[in-house]
Amino acid sequence: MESALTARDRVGVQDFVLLENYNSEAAFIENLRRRFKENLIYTYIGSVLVSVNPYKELEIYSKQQMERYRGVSFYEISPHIYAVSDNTYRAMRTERKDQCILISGESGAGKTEASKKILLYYAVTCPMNDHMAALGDRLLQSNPVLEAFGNAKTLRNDNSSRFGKYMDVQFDFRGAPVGGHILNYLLEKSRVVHQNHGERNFHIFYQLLEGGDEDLLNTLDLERNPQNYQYLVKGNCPRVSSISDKNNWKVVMKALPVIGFTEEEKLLNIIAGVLHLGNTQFGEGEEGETYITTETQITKLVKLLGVDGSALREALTHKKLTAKGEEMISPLNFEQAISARDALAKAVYGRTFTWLVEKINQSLALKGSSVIGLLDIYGFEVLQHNSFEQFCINYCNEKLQQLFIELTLRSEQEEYETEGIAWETVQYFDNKIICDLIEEKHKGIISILDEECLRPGETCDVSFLEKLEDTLGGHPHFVTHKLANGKTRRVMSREEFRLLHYAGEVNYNVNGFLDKNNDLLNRNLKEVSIMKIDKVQAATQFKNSLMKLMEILMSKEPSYVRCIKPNDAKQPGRFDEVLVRHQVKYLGLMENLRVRRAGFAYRRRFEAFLQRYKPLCPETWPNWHGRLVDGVSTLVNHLGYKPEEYKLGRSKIFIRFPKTLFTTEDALEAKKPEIVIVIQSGW
Ligand code: AOV
Ligand code: MG
Repeated sequence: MESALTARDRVGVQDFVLLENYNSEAAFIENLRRRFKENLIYTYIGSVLVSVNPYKELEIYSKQQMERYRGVSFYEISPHIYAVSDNTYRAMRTERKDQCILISGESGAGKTEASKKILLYYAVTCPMNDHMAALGDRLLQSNPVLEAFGNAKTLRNDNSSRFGKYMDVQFDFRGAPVGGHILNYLLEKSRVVHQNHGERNFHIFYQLLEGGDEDLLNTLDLERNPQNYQYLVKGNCPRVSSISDKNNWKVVMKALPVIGFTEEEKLLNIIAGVLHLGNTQFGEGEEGETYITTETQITKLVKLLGVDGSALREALTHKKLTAKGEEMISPLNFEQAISARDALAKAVYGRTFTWLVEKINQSLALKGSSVIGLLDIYGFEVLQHNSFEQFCINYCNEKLQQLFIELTLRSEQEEYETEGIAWETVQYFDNKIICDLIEEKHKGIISILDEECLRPGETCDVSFLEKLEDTLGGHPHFVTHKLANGKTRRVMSREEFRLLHYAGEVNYNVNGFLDKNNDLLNRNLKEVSIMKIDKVQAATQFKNSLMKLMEILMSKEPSYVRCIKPNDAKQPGRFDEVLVRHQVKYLGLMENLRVRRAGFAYRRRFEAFLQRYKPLCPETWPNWHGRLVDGVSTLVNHLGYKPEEYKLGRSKIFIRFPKTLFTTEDALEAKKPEIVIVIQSGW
């Protein structure tokens, strides 16, 4: 085979394991920096891929590049997201075990781009007939649609995912992709009604106004200028230079029929309906009663959403209560009417997003025999004002980090112990303590929040904060303005609590926590919105869905892509060392490297190892009759393994360098025709 590595590929080391000074963080960062300057954005730590966002298009994702990576081992070729895609695919095929690729990193680090490249790799390189090609198309086309409805411009990222996504790609026995399934996690619905300065609402609103033709806008009663819509003006940022809303609109409209979506009209009516809802205004009467001042908006909503006008009017200005078995209607004040309106807009949008995901799932539904799962969630986020949404997003990142620790650092070390392999323990920060602080039953933050939401009588965000202080004051990762000596910490407001996350400190303002957690519409609104809404608190629902996700991931063989953001300015060529060092630290990359250096790249159970490689040794082929450990020992002696290359544990063989195993694999490959002939001739 031609040597796939060029001199340029060899800038620095392409696997951190090869760093001479592998304990030095400075050497680690220097290696990243040197490679980044040469546009070599990928580097391994063993089988973990570290990726630095280049913030510019690189010529490394073509079809020819994909071909270079097919069936080629890690060490033979420069690191790439395609190498991870290919290795995962091959592991699924040869080891017959479901795989998952976990992509992590902070907001804007390149997770979504990485997940798209992996999907593209499978869609282009896997064997397919026409029917499967159509499915590959659907898998790919689901992305622009989900991004239009679930992504938005934030200060951190012009195309920030505001929902978490786990996608299963299912393959049949020939290795062809035959189906898929998407699980979505907690969409940031509050964005529908409010955006911080410099941020936008979800892309779809601007796409529709910018890209929709005159007839369509007329039908929907919309004007082209986004600044005319209350739900779009808060961030004061209708246009983004890196985004073409007009082109993206075309892409989305083309993608909808491909993913089998036929109710485009209904979908657009809802999107327009949300905008009109935002422009619905209220006035206050002399006796404090609230009334709607924009009657024309109601007419438009009746037409677009197909709701009953008087029911909608009443729902926006009154609430229905049941007291002592009797139904009562009480008027809403001005503020309450605005919240009712916004709650309706959020609920309608949230349901529409779920409906879209369900539709996509229907179009991808077809069960395959093995699975590669792709996890692309929203990255860790620290804003100037952090609320319930950031709390959930960062909690999700804690869980993912915990999984990384469980599956790589802890399990690796525990395994050496149980197998009786001599081993020098590597210290690492275990963030389980923070996960517990958030999710523990009865005394975790989520439990306390639920309790406050369900407690009868007057509860408010501040009483929630007091409860947190009572229960969690003194916890090493939880801080409020109250100091242990009864004094107050001046730098913190009385409405905040601070969590010391694995990735950094974040102050959360409790304002709105209870409402957002309740996520309930009053009964009146529920009746007009014709929507079924479960009565489970949002944070608990999120926690439960994360627990399920962890189970799904634990049942699979994981591969990791760790994304790093090189600067906060979203610019190419800039490598901010302080920023990168912070990420290297909290992603635990140094510990990852130390565990990897000290450890063994591969391990296999004796029976699996013997079963696979026994044709390579006359004494073990076709069957070994002695003890398994002796069989493995005979086999590796025959193969010429040196003592420093491997160790035999109680039930497994541990192989230090990937190269040893690859050489053995190559030998097996070369031997295959012979084995087939032997079997055919009646052995
Ligand atoms: P994220 O998914 O990690 O953030 P994205 O994948 O959306 O981040 O990347 C942010 C932006 O960086 C993209 O829109 C691209 O402009 C650029 N980018 C990322 N990776 C590459 C690449 N490999 N090549 C070229 N440009 C790239 V968030 O969803 O905000 O957590 O919530
Ligand atoms: Mg993303």
